[in-house]
Amino acid sequence: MNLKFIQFSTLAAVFCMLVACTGTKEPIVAKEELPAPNIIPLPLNVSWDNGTYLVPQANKICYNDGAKTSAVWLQKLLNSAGLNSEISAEKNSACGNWTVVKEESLDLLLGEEGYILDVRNNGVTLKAATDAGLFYAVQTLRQFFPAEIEQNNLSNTAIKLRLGHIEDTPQYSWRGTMVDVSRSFFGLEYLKQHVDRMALYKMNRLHLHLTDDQGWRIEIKSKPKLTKVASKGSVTDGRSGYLTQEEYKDLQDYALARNIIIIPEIDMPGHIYSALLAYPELNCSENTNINPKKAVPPALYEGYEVGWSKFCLEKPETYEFVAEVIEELADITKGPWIHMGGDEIKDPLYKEFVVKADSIINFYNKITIGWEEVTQAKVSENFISQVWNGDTESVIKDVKVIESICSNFYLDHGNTPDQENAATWCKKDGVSLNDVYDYSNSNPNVIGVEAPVWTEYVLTDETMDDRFWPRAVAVAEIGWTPDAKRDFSGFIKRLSDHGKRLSQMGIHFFPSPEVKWGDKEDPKEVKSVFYNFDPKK
Ligand code: TNX
Repeated sequence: MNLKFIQFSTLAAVFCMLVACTGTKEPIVAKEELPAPNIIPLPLNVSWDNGTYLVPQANKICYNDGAKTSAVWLQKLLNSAGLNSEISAEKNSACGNWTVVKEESLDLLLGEEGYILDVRNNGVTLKAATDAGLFYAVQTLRQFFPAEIEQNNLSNTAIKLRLGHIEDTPQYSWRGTMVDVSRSFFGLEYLKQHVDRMALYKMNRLHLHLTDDQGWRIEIKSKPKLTKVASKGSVTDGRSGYLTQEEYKDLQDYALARNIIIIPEIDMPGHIYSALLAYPELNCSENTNINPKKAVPPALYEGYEVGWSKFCLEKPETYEFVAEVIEELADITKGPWIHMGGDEIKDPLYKEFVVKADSIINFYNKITIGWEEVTQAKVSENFISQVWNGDTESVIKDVKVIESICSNFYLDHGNTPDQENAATWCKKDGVSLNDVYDYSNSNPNVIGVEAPVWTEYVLTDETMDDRFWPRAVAVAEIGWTPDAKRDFSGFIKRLSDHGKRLSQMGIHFFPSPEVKWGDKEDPKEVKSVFYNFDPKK
């Protein structure tokens, strides 16, 4: 081989290492100042420095003990940006241009979910006390990259990162959404997509409203008719179906890898017609527990009304049924909570039922959550009440609270006053982006926020997207960023830059009129940086 050529290629390789080789022919040197990335949720403390880090084509990620999975998430991020990287467990922390450090002692400073992200002109460091914290450092970093990274479509683009230092930790431990899969079914595929979207915005709880009058959506092997019979229904034109236990496990694993815990809800003693239809022997004689008789077995119920079905609370069989269902559900549920519903029902034996159901759930080693009405009863001390209309006088002082107050968080309501297929009962003009963002509270018992989408009128993936996005982004910021640091005008400015990313992720989001969205792009094929990615494989 020609010596001159070897010299030239060696020189070029050295140049590549020193400056940056980006896949394009010419090395690109960042001249202009990059604007700071528009991070959502707004981190607790950010200081931006002048200058940028031009990420080289070849990267090395060094991680310490326990941080391998996080290093793999980071590697996937770089890979989606068209960058090569190797990961290495070398002890020398300065061994690469990317450093991932898990250090338990940082817990004091950062809590269980906080992180430090440091972007300097010679590399990037991510630090946290936990995998969750490091995962969130990666999610923040993801927002430094151009939106096209979501389609893995960045090869041939020079990647420049604005220099800066971020120290971040959430305001609340509960940052959730709820999907009603009973009125209309949304299966494993959509739920995984939803989990991916939540993870980008550092949300960590997904509550599944698995049962209601219209359909039963979780396989309970000891009660086969729940799936054979009760899963067949839905609201008119809605989808029916159910999650098998395998799928439920798969979803939980997928979510847990992304620091999201699934909370299953069996709504009882009301909203229970689908179970009564599958096991009609659970009804009182002459179906007196069904009143008014919107439907009687063996008919399915496809309507929209609530408050007409309940368990026959005098029958011991009711409690046997509840205990068997909860035992199996607890067994297949990885998170610490089971939601018992408990809303919208009147019965002289209601409080007794609540206390018993709560103790059954505790017996199977889970913490009970219920809609706020249940706190009229003497529930257990670690019970969590989910507030939705703020009307209930609770007999338990100091009960922990998840805020889902309908005027701020009911995303089945329209984005705008005139939106079709939207509920109006709580707020007739809908729940605007501003209404969501406006939430704040001073109740020390509030552990966080959760936004439900009920699906009486939400029958397709596109409509579900439209209800959650971008309002769930506002929920994420409320859950993460301390109230004193938040303001709506800053939020919508940052959000305007996320429209492109939401479209790149294939989300049919609603273009809230408060936001200057820039050029509206049609949603791309559903995909994102971590879509279907498993860091353990
Ligand atoms: C109230 S909120 C319900 C649901 C409905 C929803 C419709 C709550 C605990 N119960 O059963 O689907 O309103 O907006």
